[in-house]
Amino acid sequence: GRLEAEMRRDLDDGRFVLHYQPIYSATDGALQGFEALARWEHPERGLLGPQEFIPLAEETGLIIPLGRWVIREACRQMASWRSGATCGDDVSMSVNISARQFSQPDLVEFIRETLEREGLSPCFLKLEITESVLMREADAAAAKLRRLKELGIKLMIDDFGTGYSSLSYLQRFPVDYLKIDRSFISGDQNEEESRKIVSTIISLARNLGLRVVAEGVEEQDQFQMLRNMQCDDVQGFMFSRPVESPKAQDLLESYI
Ligand code: G
Ligand code: G
Ligand code: NA
Ligand code: MN
Repeated sequence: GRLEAEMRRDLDDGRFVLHYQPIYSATDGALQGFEALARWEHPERGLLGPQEFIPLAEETGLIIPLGRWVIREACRQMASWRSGATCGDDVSMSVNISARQFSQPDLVEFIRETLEREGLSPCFLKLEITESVLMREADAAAAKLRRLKELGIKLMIDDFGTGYSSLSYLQRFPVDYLKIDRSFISGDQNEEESRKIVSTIISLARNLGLRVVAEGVEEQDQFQMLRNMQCDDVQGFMFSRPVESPKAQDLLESYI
């Protein structure tokens, strides 16, 4: 199709960019890192968000070159911030990994090589993988996660609470973080019920020795609730929207 051809063309022409959304500690406000979020600067349609091209990229297989570009660019950016001495050691870079990308046999090797080439230590890279991707082939996923973990990178289950995970698998996935899905934070569903689910996920994470991140925090009272529940980290429009690289660097420098 036409969009597919344009995506191929614009990947080659450097019309994809990353925006960065900061993640903060809920306890002391310290900057914990950025989530890299892909955008497409389409010559006619303007700036396109991932929901407008990730599904097509998954269908067509273009997610593989696109996903590789994202990993490379995110690592390059983080290495650059670190070498500029503008960056504290607590600050890391999160990258989203899609289903098809996760199932690529050479994903682990690609990431290892990219970190080496860009000169970024693995401890500054986090991968966000959704619960549903992991549960698809849970045994194979657990094995792959172990290999990623052995590299020294950090692993996060994204959109937690929306797929149906088996809690026994959660124990077998060597992950470091749970990221609570935005739908439980936003309160546009049954608020009392969402509150109970959030509180349960935070307890679960604590009991398993995992850190927990809440995404989609938009309002002060949501933030207050998360603090009261001792959620570790927060992300959302209340703190910052995803921003372009120079603005992200400003945020980085203002937090030192
Ligand atoms: O940036 P935005 O909030 O519109 O992102 C919407 C969705 O697209 C999110 O679920 C996010 O995880 C996903 N997404 C953003 N960037 C990437 C990317 O580089 N790779 C993959 N696989 N998903 C991404
Ligand atoms: O699925 P994923 O967790 O990767 O989603 C990231 C997406 O969520 C990004 O596209 C980002 O723009 C969006 N996002 C980030 N913070 C908020 C927020 O506070 N409210 C809403 N509605 N969306 C947010
Ligand atoms: Na994500
Ligand atoms: Mn998410």
